[in-house]
Amino acid sequence: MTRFNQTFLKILKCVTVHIRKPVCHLTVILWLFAIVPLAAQQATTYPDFPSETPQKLVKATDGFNYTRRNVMIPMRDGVKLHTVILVPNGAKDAPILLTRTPYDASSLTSHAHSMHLGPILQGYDNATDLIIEDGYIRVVQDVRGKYGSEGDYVMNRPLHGPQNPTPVDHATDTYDTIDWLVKNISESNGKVGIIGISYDGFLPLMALVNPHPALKVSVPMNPMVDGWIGDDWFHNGAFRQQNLPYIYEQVATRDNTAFWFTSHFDDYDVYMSAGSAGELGRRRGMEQTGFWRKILAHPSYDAFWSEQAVDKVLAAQPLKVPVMIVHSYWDQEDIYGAIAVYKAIEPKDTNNDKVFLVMGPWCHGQAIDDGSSLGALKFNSNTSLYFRQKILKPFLAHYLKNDAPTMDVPPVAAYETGTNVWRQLQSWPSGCDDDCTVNPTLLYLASGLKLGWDAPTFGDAAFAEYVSDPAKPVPFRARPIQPVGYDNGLNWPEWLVDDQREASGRPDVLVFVSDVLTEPVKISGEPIVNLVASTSGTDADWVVKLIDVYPDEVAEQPKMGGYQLMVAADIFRGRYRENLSDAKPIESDKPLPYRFALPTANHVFLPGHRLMVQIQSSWFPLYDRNPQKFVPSIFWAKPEDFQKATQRVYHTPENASFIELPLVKEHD
Ligand code: PG9
Repeated sequence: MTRFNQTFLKILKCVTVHIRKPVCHLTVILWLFAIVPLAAQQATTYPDFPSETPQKLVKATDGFNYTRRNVMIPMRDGVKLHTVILVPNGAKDAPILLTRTPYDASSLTSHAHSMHLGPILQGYDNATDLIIEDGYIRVVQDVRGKYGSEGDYVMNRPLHGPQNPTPVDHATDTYDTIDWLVKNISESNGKVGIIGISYDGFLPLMALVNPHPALKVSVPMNPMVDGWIGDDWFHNGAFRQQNLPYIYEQVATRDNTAFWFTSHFDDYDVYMSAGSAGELGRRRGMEQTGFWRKILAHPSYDAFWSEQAVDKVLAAQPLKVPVMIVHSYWDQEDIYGAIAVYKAIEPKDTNNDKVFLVMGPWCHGQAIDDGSSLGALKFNSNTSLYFRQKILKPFLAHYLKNDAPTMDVPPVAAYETGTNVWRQLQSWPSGCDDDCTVNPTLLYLASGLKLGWDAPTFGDAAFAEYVSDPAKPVPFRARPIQPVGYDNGLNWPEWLVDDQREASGRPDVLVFVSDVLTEPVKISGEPIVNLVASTSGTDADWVVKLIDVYPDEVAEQPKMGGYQLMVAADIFRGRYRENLSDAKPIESDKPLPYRFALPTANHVFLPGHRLMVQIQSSWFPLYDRNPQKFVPSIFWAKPEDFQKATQRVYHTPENASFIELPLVKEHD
């Protein structure tokens, strides 16, 4: 200890313990005389040079057309949620549009360093144009556990109950938030709408459970609803492993500052080199994150998944708030959820005035972007702008504005692909407004790789076959395969409209084709796969793709000549053939039925086009490989478990394979 420190300690003791002792007074006086001048001397040796940075900057807001308020809103358990409130200048009796998000409320409302509301929201906001035009108060909130909010993050926090022992969930957080907003924003008219896409679209659905009375409307767009059946994490049991980076970045840290690291330029190589999804997760240290541990523990459709499926949750709730559900036909992330929720809540809408459905020719979230094209497809008009201006804007205004302007929004607005027109319908599925019906009609896979309306007859070849080799899985799109994401021009959003010609040329893909159509064939609804198939292994994946084959030459768009456009496609993991919650080995070499629904379509196959069905046993690396030998958990399949298998698809009268098409028939 230095002499200075010893003296300092003595002084401290004097002033705190022995303040009355004369010896203390002497020590303090000596110190003042000896040390303080020394310090002063030092100060003159190093002159003060004040920092040019203010202690606390007060932002000037002259000329801004809005006010930004950053508030921490208390929830019922004491946790405070960070909330950005943007109030347009002059707002009075203005409705509130709320979005709750795990994607950083601050950066989502700071797209430009601008004095104007439009530029700061543009690029994210679900409908910037109409928010600005109609003068909404915009509120964006970080969900608990993310970015500026307090509390714990749980990927898809289930409602309070068996899966969530806490008293809080997204329904209570929305309730508490709305309660605070209507009491504390003096410029508001006390009416709140909630809107969002994907994760932010799952939250407007959670808001419908015990909704706050001030919640007047909910707009879930491309919502995540059932993570196992057909949204982000699995499709019918096949794991969507290219979402590993998303899971890692989203749950590893509160503010997404831990980034996934890759090993190869081509994602095909990244996932091949690890072998299984479990092994890749292990190599990246993912088991530190709770959500990954839950995924590993629940590969089947057990209560963990089915109890948190939002369509099932909402089916058990009264319908109190008008809802507009927005679906994209080519949603590469959440293609299942919107329609599942519509099916769950539409029967409650006895007056057909509370549940609205909009379906557009879009990828995930494209309704807020440019909707003139998707990949190679061109729609001849900005379909997204039409949705925002003609459907969403009057809908929100009707329910949220004080004068409640009348609206002319149909219960179902369904874009029809192929013909490229909007249809206004009373319900879904429905062929047209006037005089037509949807009749399930069987499209048979037939001998000679044909596709047609006639059932197989005796004497035809019994099956078509291929060898599926997990060492060379079928790429889900042309290599090199980019990661899932939206940054730096990644082409992930377009993959569902990729040309399927490459796959059709592979020996491990079966291709059934119809004759050239002489009449239009229109489908509205979910095609249902009915496959009778066998495998020489003890487990197998079945990927079935319903495809519109364009004419060999297309004069107005030459690149579309012979294009193979997926209209509806999905994967089914064979081990769940009998029971989604209980994986079982498949009996080898035995023709067995597989039945599963493909995503919704509203499509016209035009004259000159052909129908095609492709069948394959891998869709890699988006979906993890099935080893084709039954193992308890595919997450932990070992290299030696992966084996080739001979797959047969049957087309005999007793073992017919077909797609049940929701065919629209016009009445005379
Ligand atoms: N599809 C993303 C997601 C939704 C819900 C859970 C996890 C991911 C999204 O775009 O938000």
